[in-house]
Amino acid sequence: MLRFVTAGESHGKCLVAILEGLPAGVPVDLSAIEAEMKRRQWGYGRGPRMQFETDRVEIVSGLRRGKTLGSPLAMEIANKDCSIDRLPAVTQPRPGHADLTGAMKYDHRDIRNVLERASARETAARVAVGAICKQVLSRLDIELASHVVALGSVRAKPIPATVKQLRAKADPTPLRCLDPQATKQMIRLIDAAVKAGDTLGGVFEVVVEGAPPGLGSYVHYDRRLDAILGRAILAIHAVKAVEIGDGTLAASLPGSKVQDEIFYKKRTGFYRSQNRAGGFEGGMTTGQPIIVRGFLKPLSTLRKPLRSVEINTKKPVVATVERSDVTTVPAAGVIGEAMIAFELAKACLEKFGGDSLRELTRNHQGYLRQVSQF
Ligand code: EPS
Repeated sequence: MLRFVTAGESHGKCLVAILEGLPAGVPVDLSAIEAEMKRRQWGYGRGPRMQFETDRVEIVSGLRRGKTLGSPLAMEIANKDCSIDRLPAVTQPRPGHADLTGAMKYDHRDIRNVLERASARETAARVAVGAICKQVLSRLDIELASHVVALGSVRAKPIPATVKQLRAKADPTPLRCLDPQATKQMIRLIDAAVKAGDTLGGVFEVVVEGAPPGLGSYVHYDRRLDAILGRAILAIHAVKAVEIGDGTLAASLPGSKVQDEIFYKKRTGFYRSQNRAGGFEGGMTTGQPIIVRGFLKPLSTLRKPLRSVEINTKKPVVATVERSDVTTVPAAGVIGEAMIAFELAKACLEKFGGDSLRELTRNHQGYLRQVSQF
């Protein structure tokens, strides 16, 4: 079973991730990991922290001569800002953050003890894990990318795009968005939010190509892969909703406008002319692209803070103001890719098994042959 844990505080010494259950013999491309880390740091509306941190991953175990050993892979990302012991106490909880409930739950009188771990900085470790998982998935011809489809009230024009197009066209833009007109409006909106001391949420979409039919299962609730992906996306900071395929729109349409009809051609086999299901039927991948969207609420650190209560005096105050970002939707897309890459790699390893890459790819090929003959 593939699993990972992370450790580390936002201003502690470093972030750590341990990824366990990888097959042996996977070549690891370190420059591809670096590139993923940079992608997470990128995006208009991010705060000053991203300008001085250079999130570099050091792999400290599980790798020899560039290939995985099959043993746990441990990774470390050093924090340039490791001021945790010098930072002042926080007693004015921010509405929307883990601050108040976290302090009550762990009985902390200094909210810094909560926010240091609750910070979205932890997602750097997840992106490192996802970068490794992407390299495993690549060996099975599964590729994924993401883009921003909405920021605040601005919605991008729906532009269908392949993974390759997303990487080439969305990634280099300031908001990782395909629609240049919408991008301009989003930038204006962010600039206005900076002036107003406010924050913005939005929507990212992850697209996966190459997943074979039959990952996940309908036979038991906890094996439904769409549900597993839903949980993975909801586990990203500030995400409040998830959508797969037509998602919420499907709830308002009749069945005839929602289901993807089934066709067959001798040469290519079964196919659909649409993908409203977002690549899932009955909790299983259909073989069509997987489309998952994550909806982020605006970040909870506002430079013009909201009303709160001091936790010791119980007097009304305004919330604490920590250094933060105005929006992180482009970065959240990269984190979404990482979470989905992990869950898909896990689902592939469950389905195809294999202690080595050779065993995994052989089993995968055999299954593809079998379903192509169905
Ligand atoms: C983040 C690092 C943090 C924030 C952000 C994400 O750095 P700092 O708090 O030192 O400025 O920029 O954290 C949050 C949005 C949050 O709510 O905690 C990062 O590396 O992504």
